[in-house]
Amino acid sequence: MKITMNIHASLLGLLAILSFLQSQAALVRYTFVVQETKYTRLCSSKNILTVNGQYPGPTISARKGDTIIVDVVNNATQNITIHWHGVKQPRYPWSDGPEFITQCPIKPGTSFSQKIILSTEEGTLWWHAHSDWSRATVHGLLVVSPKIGTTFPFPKPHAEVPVILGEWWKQDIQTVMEDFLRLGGDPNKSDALTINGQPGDQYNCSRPDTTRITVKKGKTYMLRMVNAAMNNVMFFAIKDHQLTVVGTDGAYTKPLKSNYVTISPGQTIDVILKANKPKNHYYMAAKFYSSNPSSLFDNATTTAIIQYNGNYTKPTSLVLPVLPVFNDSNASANFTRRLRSLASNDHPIDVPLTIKRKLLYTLSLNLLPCDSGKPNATCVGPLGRRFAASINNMTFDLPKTSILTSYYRGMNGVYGDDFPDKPSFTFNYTSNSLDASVLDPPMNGTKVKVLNYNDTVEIVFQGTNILLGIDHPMHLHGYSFYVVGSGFGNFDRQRDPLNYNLVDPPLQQTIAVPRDGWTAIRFRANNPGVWFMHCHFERHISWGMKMVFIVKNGKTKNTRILPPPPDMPKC
Ligand SMILES: *[C@@H]1O[C@H](CO)[C@@H](O)[C@H](O)[C@H]1NC(C)=O
Ligand SMILES: *[C@@H]1O[C@H](CO)[C@@H](O)[C@H](O)[C@H]1NC(C)=O
Ligand SMILES: *[C@@H]1O[C@H](CO)[C@@H](O)[C@H](O)[C@H]1NC(C)=O
Ligand SMILES: *[C@@H]1O[C@H](CO)[C@@H](O)[C@H](O)[C@H]1NC(C)=O
Ligand SMILES: *[C@@H]1O[C@H](CO)[C@@H](O)[C@H](O)[C@H]1NC(C)=O
Ligand SMILES: *[C@@H]1O[C@H](CO)[C@@H](O)[C@H](O)[C@H]1NC(C)=O
Ligand SMILES: *[C@@H]1O[C@H](CO)[C@@H](O)[C@H](O)[C@H]1NC(C)=O
Ligand SMILES: *[C@@H]1O[C@H](CO)[C@@H](O)[C@H](O)[C@H]1NC(C)=O
Ligand SMILES: *[C@@H]1O[C@H](CO)[C@@H](O)[C@H](O)[C@H]1NC(C)=O
Ligand SMILES: *[C@@H]1O[C@H](CO)[C@@H](O)[C@H](O)[C@H]1NC(C)=O
Ligand SMILES: *[C@@H]1O[C@H](CO)[C@@H](O)[C@H](O)[C@H]1NC(C)=O
Ligand SMILES: *[C@@H]1O[C@H](CO)[C@@H](O)[C@H](O)[C@H]1NC(C)=O
Ligand SMILES: [Cu+2]
Repeated sequence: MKITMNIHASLLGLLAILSFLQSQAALVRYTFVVQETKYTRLCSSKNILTVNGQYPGPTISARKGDTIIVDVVNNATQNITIHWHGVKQPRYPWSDGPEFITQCPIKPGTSFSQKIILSTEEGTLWWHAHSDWSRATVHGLLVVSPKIGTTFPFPKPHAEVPVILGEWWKQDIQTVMEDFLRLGGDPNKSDALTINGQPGDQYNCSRPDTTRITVKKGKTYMLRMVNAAMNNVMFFAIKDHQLTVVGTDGAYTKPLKSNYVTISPGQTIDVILKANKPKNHYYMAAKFYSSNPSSLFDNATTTAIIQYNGNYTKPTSLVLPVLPVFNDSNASANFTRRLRSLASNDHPIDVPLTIKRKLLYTLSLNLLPCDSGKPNATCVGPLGRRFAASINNMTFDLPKTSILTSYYRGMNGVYGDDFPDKPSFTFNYTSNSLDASVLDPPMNGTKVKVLNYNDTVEIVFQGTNILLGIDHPMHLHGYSFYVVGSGFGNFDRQRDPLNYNLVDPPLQQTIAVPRDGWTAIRFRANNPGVWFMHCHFERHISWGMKMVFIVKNGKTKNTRILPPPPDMPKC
């Protein structure tokens, strides 16, 4: 009797410890030394910016609800900032990272201790530089595992495998950026696409270093994918293997079976791969999708090899998987539209049903006179002009100081608060024969949109065919949003909302607005702060396709921005 009671008591104790562990969010700490490191790809060497000498950079691992401290030390010779892509940072925009939006750059020889506050995110996120074009090489995964005592909403995979899609330039990336901004045209295209930093077998000089992933027949693997490429959406597939998508952007989805995935820059996708084919080697492959290929379009294919364990004759050559044709907009949009939230008891959704702020934002490429802001320039853009890009005909000028600090300290003169809620006039946005007047240069300025705490917001992104129509992967900082609808052509305020998915829309942070089409997103503005929103094509962000939301404090102590850390970088 006594013994039974003791066992009973210790069991209770164990349970108490377990539930204590579950409720305890851990504090995880990392050091990131940003430095110049020599790397060789495609038979040529150069110095690239890395974190801790690694390319791609180190993976951060944490659990849902944890707080992570990353001490970012700048040991390079250029400014840097780091963004934790997909982390909402509740009430704490100070560590979000975009240069001159939420902070001044971390100057060479200085450091910044960044606090990354996880809340509802669970799945794959990533981190990347948010200063000029340095994210080309400064990026890595941020893996958020289920809390202790909880598990995935699908059978636990045998192992997790990172799949980081990227781009490699033989030239120095800062030079590529400076040259294209000076000349006004497209940037030079990259020299290779990469999987986990390696171009793969289709490129000269790179075959011996092709990324290899070993699998055991009969086991299940979780691919944690991110598109870290700079300028294009990608298609991805694995020869002879079906893919099951189970999550995107740090939220689970209903299992979605597909032979390929479409993944836009900024987006993450979690894929279950069953190693259930004959023991052999198989290519995984990715290439660009572009609805409007231009001079910077690279038609090449990057590969990695899935190799089954076992004793069999190694194949001498491998066959590529079938990927959609490079300009197949339907294949791109079809995949994206099939994503669905779990919307279950364990993973409920909370999509706003009544909307306080209805915003219509047009996304356009534009032309400026060659000498705009750059006297005596010679431009290689169309008509000898220079490219620009805009949201509601407004090209965003990056200020020279942090908008967040200016807002927090009540300083005037850094930004205006009259960002337009809709285009100044209505036209057939996606027409093939637009009136020449829409080619007039856009306006420019540093304008924000102010939202009240807890406002329910709907943004309809409307692509336009000004200059040319192309997809735009739009990314919002500080929030996840529900993607409630999308289509080709012009958004119809009467008809289209009737077809919204308010039952199980996917929860995302980056969404590719289809070429000459529209996408509607919804969120509740319950995270006070200064939050960047921009296209995740690096050239479009450089051209000005970006804006800022300021979400005001709520009335209670727990709905206000937290104070800044003492080591906030100064301009
Ligand atoms: C980088 O680190 C080295 C060695 O610690 C030091 O000598 C150098 O001054 C540092 N450079 C910068 C820009 O911080
Ligand atoms: C682009 O590449 C060409 C050669 O392919 C080179 O001559 C030129 O300097 C590069 N331009 C830029 C903008 O980097
Ligand atoms: C590889 O090298 C060959 C011979 O120099 C060349 O014809 C081919 O275009 C190169 N391929 C790539 C992808 O660079
Ligand atoms: C890309 O390559 C495919 C197959 O080689 C070809 O059919 C297509 O025309 C190419 N596209 C471009 C834009 O070069
Ligand atoms: C692998 O297979 C070959 C040919 O079937 C055989 O000669 C060899 O002993 C096997 N090796 C192992 C480690 O089983
Ligand atoms: C894709 O590009 C080819 C030319 O390479 C063109 O014939 C075809 O019409 C394009 N398809 C779409 C859907 O734009
Ligand atoms: C996309 O979906 C539409 C309608 O469901 C279908 O007609 C079309 O064949 C699909 N296209 C591709 C490329 O999958
Ligand atoms: C921004 O707009 C002003 C006029 O408001 C114009 O003088 C200036 O050149 C523009 N700057 C750029 C970079 O287009
Ligand atoms: C808008 O432009 C598209 C593409 O050119 C065309 O098909 C459509 O009929 C136009 N809509 C209206 C209302 O003119
Ligand atoms: C953009 O603004 C400029 C300057 O006000 C104007 O001339 C042009 O028509 C506008 N374009 C559009 C598409 O609204
Ligand atoms: C925000 O809105 C939600 C849903 O209507 C409500 O439950 C919550 O109390 C509101 N919060 C504040 C601080 O107003
Ligand atoms: C680095 O950032 C500071 C502002 O904090 C700025 O004054 C300086 O020009 C920047 N340096 C470079 C090389 O961009
Ligand atoms: Cu864009």
